[in-house]
Amino acid sequence: VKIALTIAGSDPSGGAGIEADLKTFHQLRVYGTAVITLIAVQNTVHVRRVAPLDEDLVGDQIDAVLEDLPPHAAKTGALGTAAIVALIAERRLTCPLVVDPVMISSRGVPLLDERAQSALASLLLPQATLITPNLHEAAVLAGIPVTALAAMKQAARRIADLGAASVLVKGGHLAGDTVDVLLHEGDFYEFPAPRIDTRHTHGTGCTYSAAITAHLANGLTIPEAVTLAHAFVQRAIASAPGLGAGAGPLNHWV
Ligand code: PXL
Repeated sequence: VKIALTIAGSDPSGGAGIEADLKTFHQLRVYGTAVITLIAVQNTVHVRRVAPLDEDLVGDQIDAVLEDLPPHAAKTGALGTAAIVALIAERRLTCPLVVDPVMISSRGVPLLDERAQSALASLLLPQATLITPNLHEAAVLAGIPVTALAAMKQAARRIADLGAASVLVKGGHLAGDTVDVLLHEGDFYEFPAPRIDTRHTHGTGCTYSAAITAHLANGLTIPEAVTLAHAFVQRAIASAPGLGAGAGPLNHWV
């Protein structure tokens, strides 16, 4: 059995964050381990507060996992503070690392403060096997506006120049149909998908990066892992169970 690690925030409503990551790991048949960085008090309707944990508490959790259950692949999600970003970078994980540079929740609540954004760019991005920004995060990291395919590719190149080995710019927030762009070993791969008309997309980015991480733990290449994870997320959105009064979760059993 292969082991995957997520280092991310908790979403008590179970659709995003570490809860989405563990469900995805389990569904894709890897053993999931989980280090909590922050607690986002929220449900499908609102976010009440976001409380980062003490950085030592995060570091001690990571060490407890690493010394006993060394992961075959790891991902990071919402990290909260620069201190938490720095201590993850200090661990210098030796397995493939997927960095999901979560900055704000879909409802506009910050999950990574401004100092933490620069810490992520300078300390963690250079350790990423793959980084998975959405359009907004790609624009912040690359320092250019990103609203269409050409700019997605330009941003991917800039983010690779900052040190990420591979870059997946996700087009879920494009107007109309979507396309994700992967820059891997100098080649671009495009993953188009029709827009699904639904409000149930809470945790899509978390689920996507967790699925990629699970496939990497199982030994697939990055293009293979992204291809399968992209298809998994489409199916999980299309068959969302419709839970909650707001933006509900995906179908992690798909
Ligand atoms: O989807 C971004 C995200 C990441 N991590 C946590 C979240 C959210 C969005 O709500 O709650 C903990």
